Amino acid sequence: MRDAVTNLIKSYDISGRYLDRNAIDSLKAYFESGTARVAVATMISANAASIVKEASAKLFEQVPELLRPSGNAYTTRRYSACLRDLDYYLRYASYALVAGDMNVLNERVLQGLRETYNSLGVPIGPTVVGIQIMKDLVKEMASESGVADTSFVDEPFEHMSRDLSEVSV
Ligand SMILES: CCC1=C(C)/C(=C/C2=NC(=C\c3[nH]c(/C=C4\NC(=O)[C@H](C)[C@H]4CC)c(C)c3CCC(=O)O)/C(CCC(=O)O)=C2C)NC1=O
Repeated sequence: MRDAVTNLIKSYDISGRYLDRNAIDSLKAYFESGTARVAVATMISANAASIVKEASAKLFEQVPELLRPSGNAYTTRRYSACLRDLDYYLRYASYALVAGDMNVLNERVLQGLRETYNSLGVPIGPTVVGIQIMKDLVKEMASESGVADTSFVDEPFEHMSRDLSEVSV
């Protein structure tokens, strides 16, 4: 697992360089957004159950076929697996937000996920819709709670959406 600081130090250490202007700028940006990152992660922790519930309701409203007998979220077992997956995405997004680095998502969430989904017939498109809905809910909550610039919130959700949507070669 990595974070914005260890990642940067690692890359400067590899080439034996002192931190330069670019490094200082990116460290500054990370520390300046630090309070907001922690605030959003705290907000996610406190509201995780309701965010997942609301996001799943919206998803099933948008893609009602998922709950029909031919759908992948049909049966209580699969319905619960679907909500559990949304909860995983949300929890790991909160870690990545604090770390300021997406590596935790690659290592703990995305590795092998597409293959698993494909082999179980879990549809990727609607999963990405669910991730995007959670992003919007979190951003809305963040701005309501006074976070002025919520653009950093996009990163983990976009990272997971992009990785899941990639076409395998
Ligand atoms: C922390 C990292 C991590 C992730 C991300 C993860 C995902 C994950 N989701 C799974 C299944 C599943 N995932 C879904 C999800 C959905 N079906 C839909 O129609 C919706 C689009 C979507 C919800 C938004 C479903 C229904 C299953 C069960 C599929 C089956 O067993 O037939 C499975 C197969 C094993 C299992 O059922 O538990 C994994 C590994 N597991 C992990 O440990």
